[in-house]
Amino acid sequence: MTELTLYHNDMSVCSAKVRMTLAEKALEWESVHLDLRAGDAQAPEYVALNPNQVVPTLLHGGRLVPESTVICEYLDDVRPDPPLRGADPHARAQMRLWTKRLDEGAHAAAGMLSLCVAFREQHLDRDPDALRRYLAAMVDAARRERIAQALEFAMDAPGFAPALARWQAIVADMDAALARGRWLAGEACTLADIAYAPYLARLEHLGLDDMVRARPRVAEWWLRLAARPAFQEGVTRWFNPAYLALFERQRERARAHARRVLGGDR
Ligand SMILES: N[C@@H](CCC(=O)N[C@@H](CS)C(=O)NCC(=O)O)C(=O)O
Repeated sequence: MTELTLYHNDMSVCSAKVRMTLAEKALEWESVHLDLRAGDAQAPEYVALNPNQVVPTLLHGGRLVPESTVICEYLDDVRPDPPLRGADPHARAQMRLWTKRLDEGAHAAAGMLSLCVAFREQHLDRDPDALRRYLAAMVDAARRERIAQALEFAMDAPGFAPALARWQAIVADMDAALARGRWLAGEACTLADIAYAPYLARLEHLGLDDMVRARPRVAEWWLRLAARPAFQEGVTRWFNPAYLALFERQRERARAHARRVLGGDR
């Protein structure tokens, strides 16, 4: 296999799902790690590879593949064994509906939750001029707005409760899907399950996982997913201790806040 290089970040959920896919397929790859807080994704050399200033980006045989969902399907094309897209057209459609949902707002909502609970602290610790430059250079205005809201209002940001409600609805739909099959898109683990694995880990890290624990089918699926060796290899092994310590400091306050926001219905 021609050499694979992944531009990624240790705690990036989008990077983690690609790393887990690489691990499921036992693919060798070369790591180029970017420090997002240091603005590495905005450096001209990286913007030449990914004009959206985001990780991950895959380089394969001199050709670039951006966008985590696209990268995961690409990897399933270049190394079809084991197959991760579902056994039949309907399972493949289900799989894509799940990954599409992440790309159409759920990822941004998870970003909002992460920022409001934890990442704002990292931004507030930065040199104010460096933070201003980072925000000014950002090409994604919606991301800039999420950061601005989180910096000003933390968990009282207008976008926090809708983001939490969005994830609550996702978990409810996961419960319904798992009543029909062992995995999100049927009887086999697919890119749908893999795509959500880092987000479930993030909900847990942030103390926003009551909604998962309240649904035994989802909780059991999550345990099964996290027990896969590829989860350890692609996700857990990369956890950054400084981020884990930050999550730990914020977790119980976030859990209490989420309980107030969601009321009795978690
Ligand atoms: N749609 C993109 C989203 C990628 C994305 O948002 N990546 C985040 C990390 S998970 C990032 O690079 N953020 C840049 C930053 O924080 O400066 C994908 O799926 O690859």
